[in-house]
Amino acid sequence: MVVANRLPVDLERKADGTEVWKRSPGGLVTALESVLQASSGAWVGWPGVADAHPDSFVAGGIELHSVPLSAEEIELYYEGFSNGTLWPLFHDVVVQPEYHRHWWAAYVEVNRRFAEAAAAATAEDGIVWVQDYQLLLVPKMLRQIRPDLTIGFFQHIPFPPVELFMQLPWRTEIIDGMLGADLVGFHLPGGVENFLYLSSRLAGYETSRRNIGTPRRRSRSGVVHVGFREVKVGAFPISIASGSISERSRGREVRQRAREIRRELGSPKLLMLGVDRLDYTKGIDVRLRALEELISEGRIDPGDVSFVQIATPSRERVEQYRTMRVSIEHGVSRINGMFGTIGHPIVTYLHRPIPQSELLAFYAAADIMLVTPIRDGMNLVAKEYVAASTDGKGALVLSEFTGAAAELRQAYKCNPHDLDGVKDVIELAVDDEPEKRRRRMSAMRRQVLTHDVTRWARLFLTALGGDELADKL
Ligand code: GDG
Repeated sequence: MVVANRLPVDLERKADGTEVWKRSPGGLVTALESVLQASSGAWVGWPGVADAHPDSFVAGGIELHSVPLSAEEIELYYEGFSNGTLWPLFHDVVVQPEYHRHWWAAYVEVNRRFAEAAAAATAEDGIVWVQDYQLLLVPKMLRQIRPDLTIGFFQHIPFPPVELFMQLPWRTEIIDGMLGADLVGFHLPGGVENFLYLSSRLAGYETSRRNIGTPRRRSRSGVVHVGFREVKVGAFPISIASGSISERSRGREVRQRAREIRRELGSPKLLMLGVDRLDYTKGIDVRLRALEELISEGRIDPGDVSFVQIATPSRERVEQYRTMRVSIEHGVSRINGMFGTIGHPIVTYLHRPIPQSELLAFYAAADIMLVTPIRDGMNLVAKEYVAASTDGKGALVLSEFTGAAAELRQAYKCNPHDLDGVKDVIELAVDDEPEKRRRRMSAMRRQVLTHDVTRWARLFLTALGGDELADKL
């Protein structure tokens, strides 16, 4: 049983009031589809629109159970506590988190509803895998109702250092909530360290270093002793369906579309690309400023360069997201106003979701991929670019503050807080000898192709004790 904020399909309500389901093609769905199909698996989540109570149904061999949320709950639990408190706090307070008691009350209430829905839908002695920061209290709540279950929890965003986490008025409840799981997973060893330390400091539990059964070094894992129970804690860096992304990008359709994209952009000498949810953690402003300065200092010729920024709309009702959107759109117009010519804007800005095949064509077309987050749990875009760069010519500029930087060691690394440094690294990536670029890319391709999302899910499920289940992947 997977429990996540969203179902793997979205309910869409049309203008005439009719409702249709659409598959949401996330990496998590791809990773877990096969194991869920092979093990009469199911998924509990919110269907994506307010006040929808669809009956449970089976899609693609997976049983789907909806958790209804009212418009007010979406505002308080999702936009409020999840994305106005936890998201900024867990991303190094890049904007100020807000602490409101009524947001917290809604978060507790909605977490309880998810736990109850999972408890009702899971078979005896079943395995439940709870996903991410919207559901931190679910493991404990679920264990209280169903002590027979094996419960895993995976956090997709960073787990912050103690000095930041301690700001949270409900810090002990959150740690206790997560410790309801049998296994707590993070992307990086740093998250494991922070969590072990906080479990001991806030909840008073003993912790110990221990290899929890993954082929990883000791330092990456440990155990929290919660009464008679042992909660395993480990690092499991998530990945993508790298093989299939690479295959599709090598295909004729994607390659042809990649050539077309370059032509449509006026066949620039240098095509740079950014792909992100429009989020203030992603450092879109950093790369725009770097580009603007590189052009105005004469280090990049405006006639040579085209920069495409795909910024998928996200959390549009949250105040900080609106402010950021305005400032990014202002930055785009400033660059185009100063350096663009008729028929050749420097920045092409797409503020809408695009189909995955089109996304792969953009990856395949780009010479330089700019991934400059201020903080990011992993960043799958960086891995997707590497998987899609089948000709080995592309260059990845990657922030040190992403989880992906730990694995993609041959990327052109930058510190997004150091604008001059970012500019130097972009310039290096642009001017580097093709052979050096190719060597970096091929080392990263080896890493990404051998560490795909199925491997990630298998390692997690094996550590959770589900060998039989993991074998189905
Ligand atoms: C969270 C953590 C962690 C984006 N625009 C379009 C589109 N996308 C796809 C990308 C990629 C995914 O969305 C974004 O994943 P990221 O990892 O980059 O970022 P978050 O959404 O912030 O994800 C993050 C992740 O969880 C997994 O654990 O890596 O750190 O914040 O797959 O391709 N896909 C399509 N059209 C778009 O316009 N089709």
